[in-house]
Amino acid sequence: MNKRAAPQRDLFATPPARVEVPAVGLPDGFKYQPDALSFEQELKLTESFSSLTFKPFRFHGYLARRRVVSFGWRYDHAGAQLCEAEPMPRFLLPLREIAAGFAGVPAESLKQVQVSEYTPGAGIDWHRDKPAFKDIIAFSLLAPAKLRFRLRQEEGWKRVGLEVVPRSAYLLRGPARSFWEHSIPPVGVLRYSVTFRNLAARAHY
Ligand SMILES: O=C(O)CCC(=O)C(=O)O
Repeated sequence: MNKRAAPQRDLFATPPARVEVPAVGLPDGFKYQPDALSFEQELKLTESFSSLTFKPFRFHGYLARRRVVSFGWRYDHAGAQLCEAEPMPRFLLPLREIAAGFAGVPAESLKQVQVSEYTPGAGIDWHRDKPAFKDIIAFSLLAPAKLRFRLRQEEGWKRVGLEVVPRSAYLLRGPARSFWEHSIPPVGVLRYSVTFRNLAARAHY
């Protein structure tokens, strides 16, 4: 019997339809897109994560429940500096293209990527990303999470937030990235995020 192999589909070749969501009430510089990836792309990515060596996020001697792995560059909190990391694995390069298109920057400028694994009970505390980095483009995979923002004001904190759904992308740039803090409360089920960053011009690396 003449059995023809099924044609290999390039999962990253045909992006799903783009529906941009206006970030009403959310910080300036924040952009969100709920359908940035297809189910197939999500599946392929999360399968590839099994080849990665995740380590608990280390912050000044404290080990968080969130586990991470960085490529290109990584921020060493103990030494307060950027350090070179292993090159980006090939399977993340098509995702970097999508991140670049979403943020309107060249793909090669996204020199850092971090894959974060949130098992149930893991979250990320209030923070702003280190000034060594510029834009932050994050993809959410497998489970939703509440992305919270807060901005200190004279009379207290101004707070806003939204649910970032699986296969969505968000961008933190400008005030959303530099003035507002963000956090994710502990998740109920396994979630991954992939965050791409370009480097700030004045960073000491
Ligand atoms: O997982 C996310 O969406 C947020 C990640 C984050 O804030 C960070 O890695 O600094």
